[in-house]
Amino acid sequence: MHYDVFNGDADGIIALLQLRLSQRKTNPSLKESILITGVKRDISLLKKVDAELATSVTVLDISLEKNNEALAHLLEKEVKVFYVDHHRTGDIPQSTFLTSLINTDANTCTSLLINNHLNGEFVNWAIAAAFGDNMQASAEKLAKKYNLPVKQQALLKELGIYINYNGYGRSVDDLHFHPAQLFEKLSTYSDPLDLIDETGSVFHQLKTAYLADMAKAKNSTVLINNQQLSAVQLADEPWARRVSGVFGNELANASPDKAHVVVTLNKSTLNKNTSNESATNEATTYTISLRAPLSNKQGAGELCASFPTGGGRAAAAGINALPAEMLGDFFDSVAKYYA
Ligand SMILES: [Mn+2]
Repeated sequence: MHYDVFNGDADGIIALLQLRLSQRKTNPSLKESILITGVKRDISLLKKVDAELATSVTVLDISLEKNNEALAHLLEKEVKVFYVDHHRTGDIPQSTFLTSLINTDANTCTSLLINNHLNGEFVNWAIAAAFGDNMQASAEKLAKKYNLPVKQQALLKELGIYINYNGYGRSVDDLHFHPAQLFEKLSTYSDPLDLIDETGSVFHQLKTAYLADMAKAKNSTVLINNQQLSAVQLADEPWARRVSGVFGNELANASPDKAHVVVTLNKSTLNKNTSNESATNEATTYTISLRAPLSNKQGAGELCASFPTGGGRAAAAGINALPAEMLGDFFDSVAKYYA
């Protein structure tokens, strides 16, 4: 049994999409695989593979460092693993059963690595994915290389943003489409421009939803806005959890020399506090999304990893549950780092 394990964002979904489209071309009777994915933040996915059932596993766009144990276990069971990613790796295990394609350069992403691997076979999808992972420069460079007209480029950018947007939420209940379902819907199109052309397609459904959520986000509270850093707080509602990442990207693109933080109060902890008189403020936590300045894409991963439940890449990182009393310290360390 083959397993496909992939991040539920645009990069993860489109990385698998390119591989699957390519495999289907040479082998139309390709058997279905078991898909393992989740919300964008849910990266501890490899442990969900049944090592007894699996004969091969493709892993896309999830940090090897966060899946090290599960990977070691699969390799021990002599399961063939193809691992493609651009996040923190930690120590990469040495095994004849592991084929890895890993590049942690801040200007590449998993779908671009797959695009190289497939010699640009589905380059329009790769361009959409790079835009979705907010790698504007890399996406534009690739589009230019293939002489893609500006209008089509803008449409692929929209598509990438909408697919990426669909991956954000506390759980899959927040999402418009389960990422596995979205993958299945998208994988019938070998050219994303056909999907965009089609009235009522998932592109148009996501666009409508995205615009509604973004309109609400523009009214959010600004917590800090200084030379180094801008921080906004969003409500703890499904719409805000969906839009936080792409809203952060939009802010970052508008002020490329600043770091950007989107703060969301985790309501579950708030409810616990208000319903229990003896509870203290200490149980309150925030979800943090940090983007390094676009003109200085470094440090975000380290900054977040130095707080409990934090981690990510140099250019973009997050903290799942930052204790409320650490919020000031977090802002201080971000401002200090980028000063
Ligand atoms: Mn990615």
